[in-house]
Amino acid sequence: MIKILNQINFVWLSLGSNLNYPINQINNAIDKLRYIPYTKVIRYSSYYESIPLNNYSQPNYVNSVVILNTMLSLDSLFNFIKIIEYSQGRRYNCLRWSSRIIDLDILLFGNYVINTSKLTVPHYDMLNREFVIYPMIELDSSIKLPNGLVIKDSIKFLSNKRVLLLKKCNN
Ligand code: A4P
Ligand code: MG
Repeated sequence: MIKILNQINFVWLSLGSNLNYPINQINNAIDKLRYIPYTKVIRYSSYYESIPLNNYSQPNYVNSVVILNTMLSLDSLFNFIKIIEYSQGRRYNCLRWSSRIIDLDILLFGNYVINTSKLTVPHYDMLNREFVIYPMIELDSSIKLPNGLVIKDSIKFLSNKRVLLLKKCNN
């Protein structure tokens, strides 16, 4: 059952892929986000290539960030996200940070701060990820986290600042 709220929330998602033609996987996931009910894709960033976290020996990743607005509850939106991952062939193994066809993580959901066994929002590691921060700044450098941190001020916390712009987005 889906739960609808009586307000609209802006949601920021991180999309990542390093298997099976990553650019196509990101394109595909953005197309599918458009079919989530009570939800609208507002904008998405250019696509960026980056090395795997912790220099894991894997193919490079392609990443993008998408802004949505939605009337769905956080849990309902999360369920649709899992369906999209599954539909693109993502299957779960127990290995953390293993290569993946597609990964959709919720970075921000309105001003919510959530810490449950299922979800941590804002995303627990977003400030350490160059492939999240650069696309976010491209979309809106003045966006603030619930704790008041302005996203463009978080660049100084990044240990790796290397991202390669792959596909320019003009939306
Ligand atoms: N979960 C908790 N909070 C959230 C959230 N805000 N959004 C839980 C989405 N999920 C959240 O995630 C495991 C569980 O996290 C979910 O079932 C949900 O209940 P997952 O997608 O099933 O598995 P995962 O993604 O492998 O786990 P993990 O540890 O979250 O991986 P990360 O941290 O997402 O890292 N390098 C580059 N360059 N680019 C990348 O995109 N991605 C990863 C994955 C590693 N290295 C990377 C990249
Ligand atoms: Mg994930």
